[in-house]
Amino acid sequence: MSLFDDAFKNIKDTVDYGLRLISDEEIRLGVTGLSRGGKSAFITSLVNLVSKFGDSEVSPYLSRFKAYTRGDIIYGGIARPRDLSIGSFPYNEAISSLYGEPAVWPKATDNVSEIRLALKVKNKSWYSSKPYDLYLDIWDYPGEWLMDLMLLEKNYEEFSNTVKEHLNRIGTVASAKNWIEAVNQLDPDAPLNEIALSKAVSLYKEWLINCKQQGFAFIVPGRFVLPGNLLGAPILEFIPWLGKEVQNPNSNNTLYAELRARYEAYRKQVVQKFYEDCFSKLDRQIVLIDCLRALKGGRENFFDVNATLDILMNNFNYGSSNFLTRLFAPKIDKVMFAATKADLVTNDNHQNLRMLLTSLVNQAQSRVLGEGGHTEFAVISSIRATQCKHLKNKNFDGQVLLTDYEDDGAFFPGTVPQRWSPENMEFFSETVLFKGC
Ligand SMILES: Nc1nc2c(ncn2[C@@H]2O[C@H](COP(=O)(O)OP(=O)(O)OP(=O)(O)O)[C@@H](O)[C@H]2O)c(=O)[nH]1
Ligand SMILES: [Mg+2]
Repeated sequence: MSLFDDAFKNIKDTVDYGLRLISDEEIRLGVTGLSRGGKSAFITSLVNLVSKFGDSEVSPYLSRFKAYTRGDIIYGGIARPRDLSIGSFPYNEAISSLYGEPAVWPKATDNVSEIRLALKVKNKSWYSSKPYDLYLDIWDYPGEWLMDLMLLEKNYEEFSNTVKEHLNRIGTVASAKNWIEAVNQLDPDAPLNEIALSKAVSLYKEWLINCKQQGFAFIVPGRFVLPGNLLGAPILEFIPWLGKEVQNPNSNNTLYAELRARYEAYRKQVVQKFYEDCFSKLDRQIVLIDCLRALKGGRENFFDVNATLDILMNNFNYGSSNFLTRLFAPKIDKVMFAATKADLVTNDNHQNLRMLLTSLVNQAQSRVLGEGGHTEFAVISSIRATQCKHLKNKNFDGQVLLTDYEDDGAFFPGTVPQRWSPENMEFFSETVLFKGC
């Protein structure tokens, strides 16, 4: 009886779930962005806004959200979690620190979390006028882990080659000399020597951390710089093979075989699980890009973001979705590319920022369009930390930014180039300060 009930319940759950998907009552939004790109700030701001749906104070921010201004959305709020086994997005902590005295940005994310929003929406169908709940599921995760998605389809040899290609691109900037030297001293065909390997692994990790500090986006495997609950686990004790030629790649009990086995375990148990938890069933995607940071980071940094984005977008399924694809092979049908932290440039530079963003994601956009998805572009600031004013004095006549801190004075953050080119980098000039304005 109980078995039958359970089976029936499972079937019913599946059908209900399917029906909810078909009638568009559940949307899974993928917030995609590299480390420090503004994901948590965006999610916090979105949750804050949705929780205030219906209040007159939020109406000015929603003037372009047609469903809201038409009155189709009655109210919104945080709903019961969808999956009780995943941590909850720390919304309350984030909001309290942002509203604290002094205000502090939310902490960098160190694990996967999820939040479910519910919107009460007017029903316009012919068979019912009862308002229904539209659920919006959102995941947050450390940006460092996102890069790992590129490993999903790569075997150990391909992983090693990818790191090699990347090194050729940036080798002069973030020197990898130390770990390459350590790898060169290892014999891939000899049995594993845990101590010698561990030295090479820690030098490889050191190099990744160095790359991260220099603002590079290509940091794989991501758990090497942010291990989460895998700190000290042997699954993180491997390196890409860039050392001596391997004589017997198919032998067991060699260092090379062990490295390959550890990499495969990482790919299947860590990366695959991360993908399934956060990305495997998305309907919509917002790709947050910190163009300003990339610009400030210099030429290599900008190339790196560009190449990385393109590689990343390869991991998602795009295309128009219908009720069968939504049930059995979900596809992302709409992607928004958003330049984040727009409050860090003056309003008259927003159009340039948008054009820069468009040129930056050109390849990634073609990929989405080519598979039948739709794309949009936006320039956003999730949390506005500045005010834009016009300043005129004998040295300057134009827009400047002000913060809440008087000591900052008024400043001009520079002109954003419309397209990226090596010469354009110089146009994003140093900030000019106007104390006492
Ligand atoms: N001025 C401004 N700064 C922002 C905004 N959003 C994010 N930031 C800045 O960017 C930093 C990183 O933002 P997060 O939202 O934590 O970035 P994240 O993508 O969640 O980063 P990880 O958790 O490390 O992957 C913040 O601490 C702020 O300094 C924004 O809208 N305006
Ligand atoms: Mg975060």
